[in-house]
Amino acid sequence: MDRETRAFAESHFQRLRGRPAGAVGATPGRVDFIESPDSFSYADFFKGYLLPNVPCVFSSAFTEGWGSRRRWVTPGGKPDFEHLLRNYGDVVVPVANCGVQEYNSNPKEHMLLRDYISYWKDYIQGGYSSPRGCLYLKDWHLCRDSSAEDVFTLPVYFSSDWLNEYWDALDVDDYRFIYMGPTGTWSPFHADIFRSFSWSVNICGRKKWFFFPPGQEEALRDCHGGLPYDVTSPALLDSRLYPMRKHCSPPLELTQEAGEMVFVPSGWHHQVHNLEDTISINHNWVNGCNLANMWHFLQQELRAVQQEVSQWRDTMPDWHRHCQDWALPTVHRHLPGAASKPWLTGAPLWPGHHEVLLRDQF
Ligand SMILES: O=C(O)CCC(=O)C(=O)O
Ligand SMILES: [Fe+2]
Repeated sequence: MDRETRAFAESHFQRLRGRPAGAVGATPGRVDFIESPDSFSYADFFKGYLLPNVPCVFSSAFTEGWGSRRRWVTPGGKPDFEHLLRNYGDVVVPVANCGVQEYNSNPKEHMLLRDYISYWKDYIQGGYSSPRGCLYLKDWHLCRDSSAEDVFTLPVYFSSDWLNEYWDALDVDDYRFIYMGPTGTWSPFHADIFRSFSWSVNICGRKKWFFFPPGQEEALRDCHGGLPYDVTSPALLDSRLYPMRKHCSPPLELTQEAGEMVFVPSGWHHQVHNLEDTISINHNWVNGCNLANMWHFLQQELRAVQQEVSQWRDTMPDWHRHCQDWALPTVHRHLPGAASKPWLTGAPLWPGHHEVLLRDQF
């Protein structure tokens, strides 16, 4: 980073005085479009978007040379199912059912990529409908789970990434994902994990994004305090159900074309719809610009869990044993590589060690 950019960052953080950053300054009326890689430096991104925490979209020129844009797409711009089958047919992938709401998300199952592609082909043949519902392949850890072909080149703008550096060092997990699904698949209203940043590139297809700056989601809470599942639902017009919605500004809307790259700032709630058969690469990342947001969020979550748990802890005999019985299988289920890392699973390095770790939290 050059001296001037560093000085800019220092005065930015001095102004914040440790408070977590929302969108700094006035929320823009539209999402900026960055046309040319030749005239857009890391410092431009850092000062214009990363520090102020506002979204932007980069033109397809930024992803021109990517292997996946050449090999995963047919000359007609559609997903190249045959290439994906040849290279990844036997890989197990997570698949969400967009037609079924489970809390504010969708239930997921696991299947072979070949079975998902066969579903997708049938879905197209059936006029974009299927008795199996509308299935969306989400959060496939291609980098973690396959020794990948040349798929993408990490853009310099997103290269300061403490989140994936940390997980790479532990060698068990990452936050680098592939999404793919037919027209009509979508991601419900959410903010990203740990209030991380994310970037998203369409390898083929198009997405429609709705963005709300940090804090605006408060005006979208329903009369029970819950956040909406779908911000496009007519139910939001019912002022008895959503009494504060009139105070919410309209979202920033964006249509992301094939090859374009979207920067999703920290703590911005968003909802995303695939307008065509779409494959995208989506990574979450954290660095010094959003670390305070992440820390604040984790503290808030811990307090909420402690409060919830306190209602049960004193009424249940053998509380700590219940914690162990739940926590260890959960770690193993979510971290496939964890079995060989006793210091991660909490397997005791000495008798009673892991119990101390969990008890400290609750
Ligand atoms: O593309 C999608 O369906 C969701 C993407 C998203 O939420 C993200 O990149 O943060
Ligand atoms: Fe997201």
